[in-house]
Amino acid sequence: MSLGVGVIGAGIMGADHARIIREETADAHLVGVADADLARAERAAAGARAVTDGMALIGAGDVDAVIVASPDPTHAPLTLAAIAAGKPVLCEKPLAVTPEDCLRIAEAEAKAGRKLVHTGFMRRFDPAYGELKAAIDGGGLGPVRLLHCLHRNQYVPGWFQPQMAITNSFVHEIDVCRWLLGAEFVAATVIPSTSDAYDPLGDPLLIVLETDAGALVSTEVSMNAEYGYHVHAEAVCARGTVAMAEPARTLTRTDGARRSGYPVNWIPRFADAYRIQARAWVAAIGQGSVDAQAADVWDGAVATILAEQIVEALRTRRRVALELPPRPQ
Ligand code: ISE
Repeated sequence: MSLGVGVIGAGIMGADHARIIREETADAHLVGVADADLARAERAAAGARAVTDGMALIGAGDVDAVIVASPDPTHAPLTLAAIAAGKPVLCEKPLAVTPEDCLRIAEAEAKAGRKLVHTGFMRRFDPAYGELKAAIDGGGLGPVRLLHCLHRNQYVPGWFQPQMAITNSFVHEIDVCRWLLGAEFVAATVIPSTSDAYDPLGDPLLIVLETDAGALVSTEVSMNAEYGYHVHAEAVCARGTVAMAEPARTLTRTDGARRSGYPVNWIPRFADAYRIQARAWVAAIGQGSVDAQAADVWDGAVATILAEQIVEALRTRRRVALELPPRPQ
């Protein structure tokens, strides 16, 4: 039976999720798209139902599962509504903007008695990150000492708040590096490269996390790299290193130089990851659960909880010890 999916949010992410469900997910179909802007919902729905009320879409009888891709502050109420309706939900990151809301969601899922929440940390499904993880887990390189990451965005969107470099962008590294290393973070230091009024983001930021296994994760987060969207990771291990190759599929040599392109944003860079994630989500729902590789409700909560403490490290310019509350049972 084909899974009926409702997508909430028709911005860049919601429109892409709707397209993937329509065109690239064999066992699911798009029932409808909700967005406050009806014309935008109609464009993303491409013939499926378009509505303005996300809650009504969650309650609709022909919607079996929900994708939440609306603005960050709406994630918590919509995800809670999906859980209350007993419907599986793929919630875009961040799961919620406050630790309290994340814990509320984790408690609601625990009460429901089955896994319903998949947090959309799609990098776990990216083939390059997958190969890095296989190389690390294979053990031949020895333990990871350092993980160097780059997270460069081409331009910062107008609606971005300064702390969102951490709560909206760097949350990806929090999640994918926990997953890559199979470790928890215990301390954070954030060094802004600028501190003038010209750039209140302190952009780019250098963030150093320490793990409970003694490894370091260093990340440059740039919101205004200008040349394109660029995500990279290299693990420095006891007996060698493993790094992502540049993601472009072709390389041009001409005029005494070699060139390869960078995308404008994460949609082309992570196209494979989004597609593989959507298929895994649909397949796991068929099995009555959440995909084992996916970020579950707790992984989503951890990213937001740590992000808040890392924002504090930026604000105070001090090394901050990171702490997690007990996981709701
Ligand atoms: C955006 O919301 C994403 O999720 C992208 O993957 C990330 O790279 C970007 O920095 C975020 O703003």
